[in-house]
Amino acid sequence: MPVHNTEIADIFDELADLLDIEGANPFRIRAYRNAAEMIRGHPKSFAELVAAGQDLSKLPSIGKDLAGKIQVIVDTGRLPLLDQVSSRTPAALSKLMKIEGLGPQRVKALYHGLNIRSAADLERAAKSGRIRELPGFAAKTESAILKGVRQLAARAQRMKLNEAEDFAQPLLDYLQKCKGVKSVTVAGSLRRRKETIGDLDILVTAQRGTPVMQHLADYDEVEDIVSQGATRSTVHLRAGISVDVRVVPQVSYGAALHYFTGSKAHNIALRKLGIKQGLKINEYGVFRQKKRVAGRTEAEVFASVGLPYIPPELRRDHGEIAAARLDQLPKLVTLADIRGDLHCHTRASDGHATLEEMADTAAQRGYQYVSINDHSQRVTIAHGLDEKRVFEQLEAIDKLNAKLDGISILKSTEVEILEDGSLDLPNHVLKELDFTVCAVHYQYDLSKDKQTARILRAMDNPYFTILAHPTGRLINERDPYAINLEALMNGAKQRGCFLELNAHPDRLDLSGDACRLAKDIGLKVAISTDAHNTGDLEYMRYGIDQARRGWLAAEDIINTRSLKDLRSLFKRN
Ligand code: DGT
Ligand code: CA
Ligand code: CA
Repeated sequence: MPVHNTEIADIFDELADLLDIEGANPFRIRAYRNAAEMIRGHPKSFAELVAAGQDLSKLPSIGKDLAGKIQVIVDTGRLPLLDQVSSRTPAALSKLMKIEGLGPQRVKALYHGLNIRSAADLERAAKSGRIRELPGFAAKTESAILKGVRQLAARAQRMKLNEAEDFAQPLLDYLQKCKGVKSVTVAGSLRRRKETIGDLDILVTAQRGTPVMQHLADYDEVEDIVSQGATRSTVHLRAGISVDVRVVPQVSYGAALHYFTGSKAHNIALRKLGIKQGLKINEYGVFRQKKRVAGRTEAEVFASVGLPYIPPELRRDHGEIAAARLDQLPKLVTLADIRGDLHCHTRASDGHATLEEMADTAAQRGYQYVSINDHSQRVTIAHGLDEKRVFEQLEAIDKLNAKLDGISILKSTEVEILEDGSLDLPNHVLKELDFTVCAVHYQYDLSKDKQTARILRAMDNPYFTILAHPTGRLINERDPYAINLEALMNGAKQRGCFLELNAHPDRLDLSGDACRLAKDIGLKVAISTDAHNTGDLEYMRYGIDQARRGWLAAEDIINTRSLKDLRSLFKRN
């Protein structure tokens, strides 16, 4: 039974949460969290690395002890230490840590003071006013907690894109191995590259469906079979994920793929267009009266109603059909258009790799440039760089650049935007950088006007270049802060600044819709990974997906430019 990276990471995160609630050694807690983050972002399966006999202790953030623990998890699916800790401190408490405004101390106080073990307990206690009676909790805290509980519930259980991939890929490979199977294709929201995925939809072509469905039922991750038919089945995987599988013959492949890719709204719009032309479009094909006129490929389906191929990322009934009719679909950006990454960290602040390692990996990706943007001093999440350390890093970059061939390291930082809109490093430091990435990491709860004014004021600084993760959202964890995005975008454009599309699958900030707004405004964006590790540079493709969902072409994105052109874009007048 292969254990997925997310499952290993979840175990370490849960362990860290529980130890945190118990008040254990912060370094130990940090070590588990770092390991979880690294494993979650690792492009290779740890189960496979273990099977291949790799020495995991050589990986960043993993020592001998953690390597041993990973081995145990891969072998047994469990970690005895977690069982031990959760016999003292209920594992459910770890879920409470996900509620905004609740840290380890508060969770501990709520548990010991009111025996609160779940979000439901918490909601009851908050509603009956019992929380405000605990020492250290005010009525205001109580209402904030209640709001946090509701937000958690509202973030329905949708998987992040990378988690969905993590479960889909092994299943696709497995189905492909079934005798008689011609092709296996992912459909649904995963193919449209939505940032969160409800369930997995998989389309199989084969002459006979029954053996495929039996093969699916035998998959070792299947926990229960919701329904099983000759051409369609729904199963639940052990990890709580629902999967729909459909089997169609080759002649219906294009029509079925189009149908199961959706979105539903897009399908309905296309079907209406078909009806106007006397065509019936369904998952079996395109029909005029009883005669099948198309359906073998998706391109055929679109062509049958006089349209060019519409990429899945655009299929939302948000104007893509009208644009296609006018032959005005954008030429969407691809990963191959990207020449560099403009937001990366090293271990000088909260990253895990060295300058050299980041540069090497970026060079292997074929990039022309990569920037290093370690945090400025004020940021609370890590040891940021003060003036002196920034200069040390710039010197190190100069030295390394002198040795490197084919790739340039750009000098930058991720500068904190302070509450009054000033930047966290003085201008005589900022002017030594190639450009800056500026970000908000605290005071998320300002009013919309104040937050917008704060950032616009920061952009007034002539050394402000790119606004990082512009809304601060963390998918399934934290809602965007209140912000007038349109005003920010207009302000950025007027001042010669840019907005980042943070490609990290936990963020994807800007969203697809926000990218489209930027394009309408004429503001260019940077797609950046916010890599904290060499493996994270891979996240670029998720950023590309979102950009495509936002109709962006290569020309709308600054890091598709050559280094020379990029440098001139960075010059503010
Ligand atoms: P999800 O799973 O919530 O992330 O989103 P989807 O888009 O994957 O939705 P899902 O799994 O319910 O259905 C997969 C596709 O099947 C959907 O995108 C379009 C198609 N579909 C499902 N139900 C209908 C329907 O009632 N009418 C039409 N035209 N298409 C449908
Ligand atoms: Ca789905
Ligand atoms: Ca489905």
